[in-house]
Amino acid sequence: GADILLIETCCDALNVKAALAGIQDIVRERLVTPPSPSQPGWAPSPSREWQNAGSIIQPLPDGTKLPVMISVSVGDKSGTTLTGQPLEAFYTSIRHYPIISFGLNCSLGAEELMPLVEDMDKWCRCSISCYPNAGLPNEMGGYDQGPEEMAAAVKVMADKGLLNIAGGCCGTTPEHIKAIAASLKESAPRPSAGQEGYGTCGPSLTVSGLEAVTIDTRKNNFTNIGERTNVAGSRKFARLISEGKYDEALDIAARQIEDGASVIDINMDDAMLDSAMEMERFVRYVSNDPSVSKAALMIDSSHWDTILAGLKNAQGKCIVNSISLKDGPDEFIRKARVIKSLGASMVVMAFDEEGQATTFDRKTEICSRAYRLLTEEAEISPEDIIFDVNILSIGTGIAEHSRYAIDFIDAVRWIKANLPGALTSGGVSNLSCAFRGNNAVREAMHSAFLYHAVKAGLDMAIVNPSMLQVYDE
Ligand code: THG
Repeated sequence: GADILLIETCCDALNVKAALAGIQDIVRERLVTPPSPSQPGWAPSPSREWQNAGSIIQPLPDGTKLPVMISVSVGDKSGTTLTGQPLEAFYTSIRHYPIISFGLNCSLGAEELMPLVEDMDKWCRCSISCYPNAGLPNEMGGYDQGPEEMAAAVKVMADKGLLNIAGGCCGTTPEHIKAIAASLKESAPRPSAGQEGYGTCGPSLTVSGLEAVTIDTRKNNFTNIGERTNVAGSRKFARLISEGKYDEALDIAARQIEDGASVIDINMDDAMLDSAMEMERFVRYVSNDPSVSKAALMIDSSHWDTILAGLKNAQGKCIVNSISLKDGPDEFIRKARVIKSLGASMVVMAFDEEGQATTFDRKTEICSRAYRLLTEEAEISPEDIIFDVNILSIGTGIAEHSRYAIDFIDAVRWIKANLPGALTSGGVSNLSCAFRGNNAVREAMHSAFLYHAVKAGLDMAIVNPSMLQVYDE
């Protein structure tokens, strides 16, 4: 009979992602009618329980999600959780679920929480809740703030227009709640906390590790993704992983971040490795190393189990690398929905039932089909779609390869103009594979290529950040 589920006193975004995934499973199993033959896959329809939920809850856009509130508890006044994650990065990890509210409870008293709520007001796109303790604990672990004093402190927040939901946590009594209710009677709720923006990211994509990484599609701010944490792309990394030298493998990741990568691509696909197990292990090592965990993770694998292993162990919002139409639309949509329910964005390769796209026409045709399926059938917001139209090797001596770089760049320009909100990426080092061993030539090719690709609208790329040269130099 509960109308709303409240996940509270949260201190680790990974736990909350797991809770949200569990809630979605329950919704699917118990509240949603089974898929009909005419609509393969998950056919959402509002449940009777949902319709009876009462008038205070507005139906959510797709009418199928169980209403959920999330409340975080911070470790100190700086506003990070126990895992060291700032609130905005935490919110990034869980915003894929259409939550009713996001906020703070426990932690500290109302005065100490106010600066954090003021910060939340800048980026939180749902309602804000706050139910503090009755002040800070005294030496005996008790709480001294009386009802009137606490109500006055909460009212300061409310009168700044920061709150939609208020209450009390440790040390508060029914008298505290009564006093807060009375003092907020005349206060207006935080404006613009409506349905808009639920589950979407707006004009930019924000992913996260410990910290939020915003890829703004309107500015030309190009994002580097480190390629070296890839057993197929670096002999050294492959050796360190196979020898179990995880600390040294982490150094490779840290070096890429120092050199400018804000996302790292992790790939464990090797016939000699249990890639799902290695992915889980490495992602957990990353979480425990602050010099690496601040970057967002791109989980790179051609094995679905390995991708899931990465997503189930990361506290931030990840990018899946990759899905494609190679096994047909049903499998594509199914995977996209699972990725969304685990809170990640996705790289979509220009690949379909007929194979890899190498020409401009095939690249753009596959991407428009994928865009339609993802936005219209899988409920993926465009900002969570990152198209990769295949950077292929040039200078191979084969005449058909000579347009590959130009067709990539032209297809990026076309996507940015025709598939609104979607982002673009590519693996730059592929371009120069014919020049293995000649790094000076490879670096020059990459910098010339990126100069034109970024102008055409390329938002991010998988690169060796230590090897990038500035074109103008
Ligand atoms: N698109 C997407 N994902 C990708 C790619 C892509 N993931 C893998 C790959 N392509 C991008 N990553 C790399 C990593 C390394 C190299 C190329 C691409 C590379 N490595 C050196 C070489 O082979 O010469 C290895 C040198 C060494 O061992 O140290 O070039 O396109 N979505």
